[in-house]
Amino acid sequence: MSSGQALIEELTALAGEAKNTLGQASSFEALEELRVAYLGRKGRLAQIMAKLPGLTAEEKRQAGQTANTVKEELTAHYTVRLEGLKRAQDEAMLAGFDPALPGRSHPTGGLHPLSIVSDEICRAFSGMGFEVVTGPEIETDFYNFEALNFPPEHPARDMQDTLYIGDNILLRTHTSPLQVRTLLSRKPPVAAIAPGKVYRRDSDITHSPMFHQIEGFLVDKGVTMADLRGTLTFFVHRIFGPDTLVRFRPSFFPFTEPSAEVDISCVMCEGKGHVGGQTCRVCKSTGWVEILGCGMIDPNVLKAVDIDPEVYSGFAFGMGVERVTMLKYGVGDLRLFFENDVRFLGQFA
Ligand code: 2NL
Repeated sequence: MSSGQALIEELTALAGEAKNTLGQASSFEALEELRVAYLGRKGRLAQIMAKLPGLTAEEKRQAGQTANTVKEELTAHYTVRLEGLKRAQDEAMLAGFDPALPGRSHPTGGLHPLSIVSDEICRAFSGMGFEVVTGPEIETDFYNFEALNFPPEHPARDMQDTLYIGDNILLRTHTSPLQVRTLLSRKPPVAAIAPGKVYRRDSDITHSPMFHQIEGFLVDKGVTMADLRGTLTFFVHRIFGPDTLVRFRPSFFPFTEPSAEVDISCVMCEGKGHVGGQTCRVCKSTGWVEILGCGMIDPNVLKAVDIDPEVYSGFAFGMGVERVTMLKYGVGDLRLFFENDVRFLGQFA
């Protein structure tokens, strides 16, 4: 038997053996070991091929051809077994759980109730043509007090009530400085609504040192208290429903004259003063709850922002967002807004 024939027989035997061993490899590691042993650089196939140079040209051609075929067969057996092992691995993984189970849910956040109500109030006014303005929480005495007709000795300027950062620098105690800034940078007619955080030296069950306010104003020629009344009544009906009653009571603010406080019919007892024979806890049986303060902008305030009070007039109003939110949603405790317990917040999602 020529040595060419011997090589071909060796190759055929190798193919037969590898077909079985590769087909039965029981792990990725075992399969890889076999691949190296048969097809590696120093593997069985390479060892047989190394004998080719000693053959005649015709023997070389025949043995070479067989070697190529065997290499292809070994590679094919290897690939089939590799796929088989992968499939077995996937199946083992899937066997551990029920693929028809619903996926894990990822709870999503939502807006804070104060943000929801603040946005809603701003939308009601921007729908009437008011521009929404924002600005700094750190202010100077001028924007927070002086321009707003607070006399130098006014008690609100006291260190007891206001958080001072420096000599004339303070945390704004209301959003009015935003309106002063807007009036200084615009010519009438101008209407704006100013939402934001405000700060006071006050902290107990019903007062937070930081809370939220929304103020608004309109300045033009010939603005009257009738415009104020109509605007605020429209606003109340948007936020609390069209059947809500509105009443204006005389009041006082340094920056408006005349001034008024606005009450609405109690959201709890609908103005009846009692709920199911019990005294209404929301309005303390008066049938009314206060929701905002307002008035005609004091001529001194207009002068401070370079607007001639002989030519122009305007109204302004302000409200606490916490208060409106408590009334709208029946929240009984102010502190719930700042504790951020998801069991509370989740009810507004
Ligand atoms: C309240 C009352 C009010 C204003 C705020 C204001 C602003 C300027 C000029 C005049 Cl620039 N007035 N703001 C007017 C009346 C009442 O707030 O109870 N807020 C919680």
